[in-house]
Parts: sequence; C-alpha cells; structure tokens
Amino acid sequence: MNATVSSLISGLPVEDAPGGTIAISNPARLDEVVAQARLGDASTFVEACGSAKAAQPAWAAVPAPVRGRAIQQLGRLVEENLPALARLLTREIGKPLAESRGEVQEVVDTCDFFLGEGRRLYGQTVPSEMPDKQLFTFRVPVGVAAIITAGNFPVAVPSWYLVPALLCGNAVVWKPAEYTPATANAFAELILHAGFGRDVFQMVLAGGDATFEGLDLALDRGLVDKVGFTGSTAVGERIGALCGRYLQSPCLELGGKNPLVVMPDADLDLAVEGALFSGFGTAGQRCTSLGTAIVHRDVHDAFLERFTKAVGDAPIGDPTEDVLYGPMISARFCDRFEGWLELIRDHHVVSGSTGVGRITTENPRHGFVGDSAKGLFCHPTIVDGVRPDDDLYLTETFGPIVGVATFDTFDEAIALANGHGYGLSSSIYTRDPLHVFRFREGVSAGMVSVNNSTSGAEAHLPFGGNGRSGNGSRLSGIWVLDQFTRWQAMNWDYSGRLQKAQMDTADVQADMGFRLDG
Ligand code: UN1
Repeated sequence: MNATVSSLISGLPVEDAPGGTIAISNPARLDEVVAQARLGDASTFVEACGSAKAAQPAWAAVPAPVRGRAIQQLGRLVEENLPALARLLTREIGKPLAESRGEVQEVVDTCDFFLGEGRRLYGQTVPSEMPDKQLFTFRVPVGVAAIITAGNFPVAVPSWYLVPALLCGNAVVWKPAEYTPATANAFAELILHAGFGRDVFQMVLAGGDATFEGLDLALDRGLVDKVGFTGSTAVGERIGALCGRYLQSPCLELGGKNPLVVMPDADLDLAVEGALFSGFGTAGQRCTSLGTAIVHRDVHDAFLERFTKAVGDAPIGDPTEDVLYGPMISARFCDRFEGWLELIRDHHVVSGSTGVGRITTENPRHGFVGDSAKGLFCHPTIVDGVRPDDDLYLTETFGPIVGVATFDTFDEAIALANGHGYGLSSSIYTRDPLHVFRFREGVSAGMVSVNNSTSGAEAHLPFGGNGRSGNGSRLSGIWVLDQFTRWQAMNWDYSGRLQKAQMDTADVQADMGFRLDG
C-alpha cells in the first residue's frame, strides 16, 4: 500500500496541499514508501477549528451515555482492526510488532475505561449553609480541544486525549505528527466510523510552524478552548506561552530524563531486565525511556557487567521479527540522535555494542537481525561514569542511549534522580519498603515504579510530569476529566426569600466557658 493521505475536515479529505506533499518511508526499508501526505497550512487548521466550533454544542447536547456508546464502538472497531493498525504502525515508524500491538491495545483499554464514564461523569450535590437551598456541581465540556501529538506513540497517546475529550462533549481538532500520517489517517478513519458526528472530529496534517501559526489564529478568533500537546519541552514552552496569552492552561506532556535507581539490596537481574526494556524498547524513543541508571557503588560493577551483556546480546533489527528494537522513527530522529552521541566525553566509558552511532555495513552490529543497510538503525549505547554536570545527564536524548551514574548515600541517589529538572517517570529497585517510601517522597517525578521499569504506564493511572516534563496536568483515568471539563457550581434557593450567604446563616450556641472538673 502506498496511500495518499490528507487532512480530514468534516470527514472529507482536503485535496490541496498548501503545506507541500511529503513521502513517508518505512524506516526499516527506506526504499519502501508507506504514504504520501498532503500537508495543510495555518488556514487549514483554522478551518478545522471553525467546523469543530460550530458542531460542538450539538455534540455536547447528546446525552453522555450515548457519547459513551460511540466510545464503546470506537474501542470495538480498533479491536477488530488491531492487527492491521499494528502492522501499519510498524511499517511507518519501525516499532517492533509486539510493541505496536501493545500500543493499539492501549487505545482499546482507553476506550474501555471511558465508555463507562459516559454513565458517570459525576457531579456532586452539596449541602447549603441555609435551609431550603441546595448546591450542585456539574462537569461542563470545555468546547473545542486542539490536540497536537508526537509520532512515537501515534495512536495510544492521541487516544489519551481524543477519547476523554469526545466523551466529555468536546469537539476535537487533532494534529498528529507529520511523520506518521498513514497511521493517523487509519486511526482517524476508525474514529469517523464510530458514530461521532462528522464535524465533531477533525484531523489536520501540517508541519509544526504552520500548526503554531494556525493555533495562534484560532485562539485569537475564539475557536479553540483547550490545547493538548505531547512533545518536546522546547515546543511545550512555546505552546504554554501562547495559551497563557489567551488565559488558557494547556495540557502539556513533555520530555523526560527518567532515573532508575538500583539499591544495593536490589534483585540485579530484575533491574537489568527493567533497564534493558525501558532504556532500549522503542529504540529509547519514549518520553518514559530510561535516561540514567543510578547505581549504588557496591553493586555498580556487577550491574554494569550484566547490563552490558544483556544489551550486547539483545537482538536488534527488522521490527517484524522478534527484536528488542527496530529502526529510529525517521531520518529526523536518527540525525538528532547522532548529534546527542556527541555529548559523550573522555571520562565516560562506553559499552553495549560493537560500535556507536548508525549501524551500517562499515559499522556493523554483532547479531543484527536483517539488513542494516536498508534502514535507519542505531547501535545501543551504555555510557558509564555519568556525572551531574555532564550534558548527557542534563539532556533528554531520545534514542538508544542510557547513562550510568554511581552513588554512595541515599540522598545522593535522590539528588541525581531529580537534578536534571525533568520529572516524568522514575523507578527504584530495592527490597526495602523504607527505601521505596523515601524514594516516593523525595523524587520529583509524576510517576514512580517500584521494581519495575520507567516505561509501560497502564492506561488508567494518572500520566504526566512536573518541572521540565510538563505543567502538572495529568492524562488518563478519572484524572484527565479535569482537563476536558470545567466545574460549574449551581445553587438553588427554594425558600422564596433572599437568603444571604454568610450573613443570614444560622449559628449554634456553645458554652465555650465549660471546663471538666479537676
Ligand atoms: C510516551 O512516550 O509519550 O508508559 C508515552 C509508556 C507508554 C506510553 C509512553 N505506555 O511507556
């Protein structure tokens, strides 16, 4: 298949391409074009927001349980199409098939959670301080949500926004990553077949600059009420500043430099397994990927030896085979990763593969699965001797590279876990509950794993970070409802009189001078 895909405004493909046309290659076989994408521009984005704005009130008027039914149908459609969507995802971004299936399953899980929320979406009844008066709270949809997502999780992470946003009665404009248009198009088709109105869901394919310009215009015209963004910290800062000008607080899910602390009492084999999965799964291109393993001096050498062996032995290559990881997502990711390898300094000790950088015929990887010359494959790299003043310690390096730092005291471990300023995910390997709770209290991350890797969040726990990882917003589970609804407070006075709060309120008389004998 070599489809041409376009923005979908009110369910119809946009035929022109003011933002140009790009060809997306399979990163594991660069000579295979997966799709041609026609890109829109700022006005495409604004048009989509306008259509969504017009459609939103009618969608909000649909009873929430009925909206939940559309979510249910979407979940079933995604489930029925799971193998095809996973195969496409693997072709477009090179994620190993097992991971791609897991990612599509995450969409199903998200739908399964929110279909029931359509029958809850609870507000509260609250007692009034006066008689014959009742207080209530209601969740009210925000309006139009503009959702801008990255391509490393081209369906799971978008579903974390789109599913609850739609369930809550919002209309949505989705701008997927421009390097995953085929997967985005397939997901959009499933959404459009699930029973939502055609105007309630819009998809815009566009480059970053055009999207930013379109977002600014749409905000200025009052066509966007909420922005959701998953991507880099640098872009998140710009989006946060833009939304702030319009008195909006976006939902920002940004980068990470996720620590994995190995205590001297840890099960070292388990810690190595966790470090392997979270450091190198998805070729390290997850926001939850392991950044630095922070290892107690007493077990450092044993950990490093086992980790180096595990990484050295891991099968890497063709993502349709049983591999730890496949290619980089695209040439852009590959080039950027090669740049980050320059952060390795003389005091570092490198291990994990038979080379560093691109895997090529001249720079081969022992045991490579398939033909490395066909795609954008990179060696896994372990960098030991990482220090808190290293650029490598401070920088999110989106790719297959893991730093290793050493500590002596628990306080040093906490300082290393937090010192880079990100705060997304974190992990500790220990058998001591005291260490677990001290770590949870001390670490600045929004997510903490105990004897588990930094990645692999389940779809119904709050997902999000602090510091450079986000603005405190949380996705998933019941917590994301606060992103896509606003609380409306109502009071109803049926006394037939004007009862003034705080002034006309009855009091109780206590004998405050009373004392017990003795
Ligand atoms: C991301 O990298 O943007 O927890 C999200 C995980 C996945 C989601 C990662 N379920 O690793």
